[in-house]
Amino acid sequence: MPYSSAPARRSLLKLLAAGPVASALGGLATAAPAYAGPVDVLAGAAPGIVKALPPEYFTVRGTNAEARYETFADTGRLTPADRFFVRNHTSTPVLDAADWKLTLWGDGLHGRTPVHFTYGQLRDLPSVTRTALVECAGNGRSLYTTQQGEPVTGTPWTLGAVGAARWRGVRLADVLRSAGIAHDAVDLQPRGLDDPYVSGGVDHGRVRRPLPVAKALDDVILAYEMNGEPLPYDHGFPVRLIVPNWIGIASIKWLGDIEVSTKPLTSPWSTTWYRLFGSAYPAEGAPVDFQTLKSAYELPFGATLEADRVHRLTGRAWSALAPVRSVEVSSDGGAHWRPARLVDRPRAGGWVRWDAPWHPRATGPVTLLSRTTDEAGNTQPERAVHNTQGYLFNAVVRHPVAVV
Ligand SMILES: Nc1nc2c(c(=O)[nH]1)N[C@H]1C(S)=C(S)[C@@H](COP(=O)(O)O)O[C@H]1N2
Ligand SMILES: [Mo]
Repeated sequence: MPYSSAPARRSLLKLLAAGPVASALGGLATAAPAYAGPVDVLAGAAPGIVKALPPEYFTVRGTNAEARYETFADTGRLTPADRFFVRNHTSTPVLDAADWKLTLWGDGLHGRTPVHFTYGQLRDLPSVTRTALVECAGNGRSLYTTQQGEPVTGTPWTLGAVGAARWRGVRLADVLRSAGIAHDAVDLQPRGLDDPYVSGGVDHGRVRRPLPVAKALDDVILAYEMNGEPLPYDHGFPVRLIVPNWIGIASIKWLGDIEVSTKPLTSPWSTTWYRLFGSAYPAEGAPVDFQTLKSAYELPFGATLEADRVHRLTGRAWSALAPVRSVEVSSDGGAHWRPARLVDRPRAGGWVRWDAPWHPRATGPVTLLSRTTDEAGNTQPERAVHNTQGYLFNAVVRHPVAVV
């Protein structure tokens, strides 16, 4: 039997006691999300992404798919799974929950290792549900160039590498305690089951990134449901991490194993990528953990709006640092600001929809601005501090429209 932790063995026994194995496995089988079959090269398909990517909702960027931010206007506080951006280093592995297991190993566990948890054993633990955004560290990256004239490397996301969902799963803290985490453990390193990431002829191994034990024990979830359904293949089926308020790379998809260590860990995803380099940073770079704050109109760039009528402009604001306090808008390039109306009650970890009426009288090009401030006093600056890989864009977005 591959089960080496006593609590895990107990939950297996509970699973067996709950009914015939066949029905438990039947339950697992139906946990698989709908799979449309082999991925065709359709208009709007991306190599390695399973779900449909209708061009009206997505822009394909290499192995990734960016949601069209302006189309969030017809969604609510949660982003439907079929409208959620996909960021894949390689391609989506189609895994089977019935033969998946999570392995914990390393010197930060006392007792016999490795420790395994099957999908059924995780589903058998007490569950938690919470709303959280997943936002790529590079969301808004292209604006470093288009707004600030600064070069950056990486996927040229506009603003759609973000989504909010209701995640259900088990606390990573419960799993770590059950596996016997030692008091002197300092770092974890969760790793995905997708193919190793090869770039510039170098095999960097499977996607993995260190996660401090303090964060892991705080609010991290091993998620198996997204918006009330089993995780879709592209979003990490059967189990992914959700690391609330941290950059997207922390939320490892298709989780396979977690190293638990009494010494600090590194990976290229913490030393080379997802690290801030540039003239504002020390030569060895600065680490990144939390996301930042943003706001933007739900309008295409270059949208045309009719003169001499009142438009209800809508948008969203979010901050990984504290609940949103306010949003202000300007339609004269920042000379005057007025408050937008918040549609949602701000809560930590989610986004807030807002609206503002606008009555343009003259025709011609206009730059619309929005600026959010959170409860901790963070506010969007006029310029984001440049870093070579274009992470954490937080500046006021300059949104060009034409009044006709
Ligand atoms: N195993 C694995 N986990 C991963 C990634 C990946 O390529 N492989 N991409 C990361 C990055 S960079 C981001 S932004 C989020 C994106 O999550 P999503 O595709 O569900 O939107 O997943 C993270 N987890
Ligand atoms: Mo990302």
